[in-house]
Amino acid sequence: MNINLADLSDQKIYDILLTYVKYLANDLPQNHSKKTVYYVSAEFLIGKLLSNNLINLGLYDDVKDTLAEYGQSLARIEAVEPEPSLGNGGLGRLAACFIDSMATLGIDGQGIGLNYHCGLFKQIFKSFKQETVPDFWQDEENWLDETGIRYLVPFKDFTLHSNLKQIAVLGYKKETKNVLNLFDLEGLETGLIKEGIQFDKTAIEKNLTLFLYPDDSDKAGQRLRIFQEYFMVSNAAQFIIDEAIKKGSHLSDLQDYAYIQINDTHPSLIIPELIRLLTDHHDFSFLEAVNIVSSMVGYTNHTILAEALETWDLDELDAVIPHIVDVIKALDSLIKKSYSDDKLAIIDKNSRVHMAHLDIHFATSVNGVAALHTEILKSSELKEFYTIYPEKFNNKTNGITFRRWLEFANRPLSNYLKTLIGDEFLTDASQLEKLLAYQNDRTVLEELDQIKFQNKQALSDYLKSEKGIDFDPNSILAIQIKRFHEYKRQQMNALYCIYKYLEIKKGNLPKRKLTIILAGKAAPAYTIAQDIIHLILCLSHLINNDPDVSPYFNLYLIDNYNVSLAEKLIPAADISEQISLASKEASGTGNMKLMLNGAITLGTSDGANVEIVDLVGQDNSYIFGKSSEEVINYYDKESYSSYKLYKNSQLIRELVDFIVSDRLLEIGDSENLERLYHELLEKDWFMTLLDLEEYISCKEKAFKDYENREKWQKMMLVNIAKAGYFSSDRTIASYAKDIWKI
Ligand code: 26Q
Repeated sequence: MNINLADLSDQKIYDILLTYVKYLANDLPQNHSKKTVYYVSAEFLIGKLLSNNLINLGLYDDVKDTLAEYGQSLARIEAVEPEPSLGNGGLGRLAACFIDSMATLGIDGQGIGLNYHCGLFKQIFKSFKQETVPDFWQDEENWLDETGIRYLVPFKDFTLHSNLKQIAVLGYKKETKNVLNLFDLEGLETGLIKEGIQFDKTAIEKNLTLFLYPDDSDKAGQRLRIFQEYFMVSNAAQFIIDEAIKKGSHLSDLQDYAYIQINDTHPSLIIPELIRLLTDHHDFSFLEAVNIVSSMVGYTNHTILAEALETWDLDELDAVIPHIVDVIKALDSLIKKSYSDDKLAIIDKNSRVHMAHLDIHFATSVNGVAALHTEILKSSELKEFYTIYPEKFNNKTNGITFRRWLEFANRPLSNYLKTLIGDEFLTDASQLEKLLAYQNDRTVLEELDQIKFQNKQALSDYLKSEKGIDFDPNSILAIQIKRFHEYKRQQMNALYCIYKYLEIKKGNLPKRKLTIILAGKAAPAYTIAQDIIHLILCLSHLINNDPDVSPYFNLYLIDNYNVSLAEKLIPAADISEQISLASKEASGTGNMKLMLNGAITLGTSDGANVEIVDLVGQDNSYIFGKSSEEVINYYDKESYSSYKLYKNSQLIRELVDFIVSDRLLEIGDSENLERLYHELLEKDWFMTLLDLEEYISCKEKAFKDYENREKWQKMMLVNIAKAGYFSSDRTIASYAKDIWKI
């Protein structure tokens, strides 16, 4: 048969490349050492794999050029690949960066999670509101490999069967690989889905791995969430024990063969599950099993929002996994024998099980994800635990993989950097600092600016063809891209947009056109987040359709934010909006991706922003707002009043009142707008109005500074040069040395 590449469809070429890459990956031996690290996580937000795998195999340019010779485009073929959206946001994307770095560093480390058939919902906007659509990502041809590995998972009323699928995880230019293990339910029925993402949540035997649960979901889903978590960890524990035995372990020495990193509390039940397996199936006494397990697990905390710390009702757990409740009760008694403080209890006075407490008592390590975050855990949120276990606490500032977020997402920049400083920065990120030698070189600065413009042009083309959006590449681009949450304060950005709109209406025109882009999904059950989306969509309609304003200012909220969209937005951004209420964002990782791509941070002293500013200095960032100490003090004293701020400032009044102005009520839904208005005046739990005025002046200053092109270009260069610290290779090397001891 004679096939001509020029005649094949994009889909056909994608299928061929997929098969070819899987074939090459199959040939690579798996990293193998005595001790394996298991990164257990309910989420792995891996994004599309074709291009990254080609890059890691060193084939990207060859494949691209060959396709081009036949009139085909790799970019178009990439577009055919469905994105596996197996995560909600930062925590899931971090897990994906971590498995990339483990493979690149040649560490024997595997991911373990669930094979959701529908990842996070697809977001569409109708009548200025979010609607949710299921997102099947598994085409007939996909990245999953069958393993034939199956386990039984016991629940109170039935036993479920699992089936392990794997995805190869390739390191950058490495001769070895790792795997991502995704457990699936045997007998899943996709036909259960009704309207949108509605389905029968009680039919566990048919739905367990159907959907990734969006955070903050409804009550009906909570029991399903327990089923999912236990299914994940029971499979993980059985798999880990089997692998250790195969490597020669007698299980009394399990800690020499395995270390388990627990990604937030979602996999915490692995502790009682391992203890159950060691006692019931392998003849260890309870205390022996506790000793083994507590020498081989580490816990990473990703949140300081008290309301986001997972607790389960003991009766709920008992209705699903009574055999695990027995173990949890025994562990709780053990702790209560030594510590009478209720704050340290696993089961509290209201019979709620605190998953984080379970982890902290029985882990060798407890880590936060940025320096400030870890300090807050030690000094306030987990203070009682820090007092009894100071040696367990440590910080591991998050990182990102430069292969995806620079080499793939921003090839023009990556290629240019190579001409200046060689290509070592892709595996030794500290090399980026060599760029500092060029900070007074006009040619280099101009070239960086040109690349930024080129990326804006590419974004503009994409937004035009895919979303029908007219983004002007000559405008300054400020972006805020992340899950919608009150603490992240997209509502504060909206109030700035109102400010800018009114200024332009008054005739105060900006020197250069300005574009503000937001993107992000909101948990379906999170009412205020939906209201904030509604406000921004209404504002966007008003601003972009007002002939007095739209030549100077555009606002867009782009639908269905995911990894692929991030890859297009980030290289084009001038300003990175990181405006969470200080103390609330554990780390953030988008801030790092944007910095690496030459965007300047406009942010609060929160999460890893603090470390970004430590590296680039105040002169190369725009920092505003109250400190975390001040914010924590407001909470402790209950002394924050948004109404007072509203009453005392004419500007704040004007902006907040605009939310319920006739102009907006004509466009939007009064129920949403009025609820948000009242929320801001009467509660404002995340203190939007506290930082609003400083935010506005700081943002104005940034736009003004942009006109000093040389100054701005230099800021870009310094930000790129200093981003090396945020490579996930550095983070993983530090986990390996301090926590995993490998
Ligand atoms: C909990 C219970 C039931 C259902 C869902 C959940 C759930 C799901 C996802 C709770 C939390 C999450 C996600 C949390 C998350 O993404 N946290 C982010 O983690 C990043 C990586 O460390 C940090 O950079 C961010 O600051 C943090 O918000």
